[in-house]
Amino acid sequence: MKYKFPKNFLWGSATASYQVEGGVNEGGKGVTVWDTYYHSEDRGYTGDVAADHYHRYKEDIKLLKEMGHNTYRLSISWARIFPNGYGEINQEGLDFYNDLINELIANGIKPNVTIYHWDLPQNLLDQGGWLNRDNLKHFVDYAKCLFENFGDRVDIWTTINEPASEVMGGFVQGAHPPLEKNLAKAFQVSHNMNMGHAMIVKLFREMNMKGEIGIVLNPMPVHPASESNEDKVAAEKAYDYFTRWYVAPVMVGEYPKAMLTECIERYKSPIIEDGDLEFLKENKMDFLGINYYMRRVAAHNESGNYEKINEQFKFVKVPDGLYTDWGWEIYPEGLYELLDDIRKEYGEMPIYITENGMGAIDKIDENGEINDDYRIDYIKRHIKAMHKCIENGIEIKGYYVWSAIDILSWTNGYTKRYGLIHVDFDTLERKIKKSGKWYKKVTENNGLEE
Ligand code: GCO
Repeated sequence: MKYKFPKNFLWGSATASYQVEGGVNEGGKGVTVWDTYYHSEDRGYTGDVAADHYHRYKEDIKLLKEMGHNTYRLSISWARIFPNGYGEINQEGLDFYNDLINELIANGIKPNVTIYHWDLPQNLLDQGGWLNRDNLKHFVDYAKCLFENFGDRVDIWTTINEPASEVMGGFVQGAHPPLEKNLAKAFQVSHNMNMGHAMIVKLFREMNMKGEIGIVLNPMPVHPASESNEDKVAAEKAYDYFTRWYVAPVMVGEYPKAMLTECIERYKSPIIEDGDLEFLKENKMDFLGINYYMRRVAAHNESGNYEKINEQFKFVKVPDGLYTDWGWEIYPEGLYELLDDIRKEYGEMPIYITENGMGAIDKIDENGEINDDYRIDYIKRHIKAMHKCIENGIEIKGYYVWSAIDILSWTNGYTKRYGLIHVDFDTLERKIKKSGKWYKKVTENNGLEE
């Protein structure tokens, strides 16, 4: 075997509660910010049914098993457990996830559970959401409830999925709830999320939970568009804004110095209270989850508008680059570069690749098959890149394709498909794609032949 992986390596795929479950008004679930988002205006799609995983999880788990998975990453919907974000526990929500977790384990699939993947209960947003530090106590209580109820069977936990996307999407681009464009708020939310993460790590230790806990980030390498000094400065800055800003606090309890100074001067944000950085340092996680999709190439931006992050530098396409249907550059080499840079800057930390995959417009052929060779190629190239990381001493413990089944893409609806399993969104019928069949061999062989 040319690309053999370590013994006990975990092979699986991932989803997030809101992107697959549907059943938004069932089982006593409360309203989330995404329910509000999809129903406040007609966007052409909603998450009401999504992939109907809420009703079909048993069938889905059967398919995961058929694809040889030994792990699966899911997230829990806060509003199914606490419909208002806090207060009375909704037993039906606990029952649902208990059944789901038990079903996975009965099929030999290790659950990797994300506590928060963006589906904030609406009631908490009404009270300021992540901007209101008081809400962090509700986050901790919610995590405590999960540890108490599922901690005997779950031993891989992650606190928050991609804070950068929530910060950038929700507070810079205004594309995700709460649809704000306010940099001061953005940086505060970012710091508060880091504090929430560290509080949960602390709780995990205090409760003597078995297993390990980490966070899921989506850092990316950024290269300058040219050798010009201006482009190099732009690339450094973009790397600070998209990568270091999120990696540094959870790894070493610091923010990149130049960027922090600039944020405080320009936006008076984030407000970091006394003891916060020590708290981040003291409550170190066990692993770093990495969602890796692409690299960015940055160039100097004439406008230089500091009210808009995106005008301080601009992202450009490279002429010979390979891009997905959504313009994301396919750049597997970047994975080693990124992980190597992270360990050089912040030290060693075990890694899970918690997401990697390709969003595409899939077609069904005349025989009803989905021949997604482009996805196989994408995943294969990234598995090789991951192998290189391991050969060079980076400890990677598992790999999760994004996504297990076709999901609701937050702002692209149901046309951007990522799944190893195809979902017909009219009939909700499932079918394993060519990529899923191919991935089965990878998991069974614990590696790649070529
Ligand atoms: C999309 C996005 C998501 C993210 C995932 C991040 O198209 O909606 O790509 O699917 O990848 O939610 O964790």
